[in-house]
Amino acid sequence: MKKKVLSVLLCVAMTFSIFAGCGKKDEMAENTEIAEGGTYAFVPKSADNAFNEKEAEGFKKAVEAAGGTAIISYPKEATVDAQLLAIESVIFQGVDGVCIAANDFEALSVAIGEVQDAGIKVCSVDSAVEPSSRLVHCNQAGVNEIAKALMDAVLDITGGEGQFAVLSSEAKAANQIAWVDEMRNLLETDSKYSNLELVEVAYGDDDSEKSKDQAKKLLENYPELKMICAPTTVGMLASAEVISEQESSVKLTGLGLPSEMKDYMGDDAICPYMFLWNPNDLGALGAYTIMALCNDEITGAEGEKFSCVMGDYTIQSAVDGGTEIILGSPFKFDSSNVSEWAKVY
Ligand code: RAM
Repeated sequence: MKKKVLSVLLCVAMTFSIFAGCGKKDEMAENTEIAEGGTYAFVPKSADNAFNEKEAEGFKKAVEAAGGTAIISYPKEATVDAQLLAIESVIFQGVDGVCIAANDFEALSVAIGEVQDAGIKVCSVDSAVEPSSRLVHCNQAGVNEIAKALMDAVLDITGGEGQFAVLSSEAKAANQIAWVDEMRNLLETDSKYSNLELVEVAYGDDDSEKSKDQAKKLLENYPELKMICAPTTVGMLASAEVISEQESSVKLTGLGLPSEMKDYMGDDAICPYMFLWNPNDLGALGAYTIMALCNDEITGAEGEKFSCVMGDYTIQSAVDGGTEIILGSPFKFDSSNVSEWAKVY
């Protein structure tokens, strides 16, 4: 990996419209050299989210094991504005590549396009940026596979009929949009779900308080509600807390962290079972991918093969028209394994 001089990047960065008004170039451009081994940044969706922290941990470990330097730049909250600031901050640290879990699949595009124009490679992980803003996306599992696991859980736990609601995170996050769209599609096209009614998709923006408020409203507004399905770890915990506080009989499934959900799980408990994948591994996959892109081992094109310590991957076409690398399949957690996994993530 070539050394890069930060002042070059700073000059480029100072021309970006989104960075207009930053006046620190004189103090920062003094021949600061970037370490051998490359410098790679991870911009998660937000701070205060244990899932994101685990992803960041996995990213950092993988970069450091390869002799590189990892920068984790947390947006203060899961919003576009906070994420733009987090991107700005890593550019000023002269990185070789950036891996982003996007809060909004299109609103970051102009900024990311300019980052790419400056020679910094970009991939996304967890929640994609649009295809023209990335070389490749690292997806946790296939969209249909996740949606089907969730719909089948709702079908099973409700006994096959009745009202359910989805408590999602951000309305413009690509992962949430894809999963919820595919759940709707399954509802409409597969007759086995025909006695289920999706009454509302609510958005808690991966903010605990907002997610709790949304869960409370769902319980209030739909007295016949049988289940909440939350395809977000923040929404899962918030829903579990609300259902428990209100001693409601509403059941819960979704994508939850074992460490956060273990007290709410069990055959007759609020959440009989749920799904997730290893967030450490997802962050590590993002790291190996951005390093392979920066080292010109891959370009992100469909059909390319890619190996790292976690296994062999083939880049494939994604439903959004770009390309992706899929980590694996969603894993089921229930009373038999949740305590063991809670020690890991
Ligand atoms: C969250 C985030 C993330 C999602 C997981 C399941 O904390 O919203 O994007 O993939 O949950």
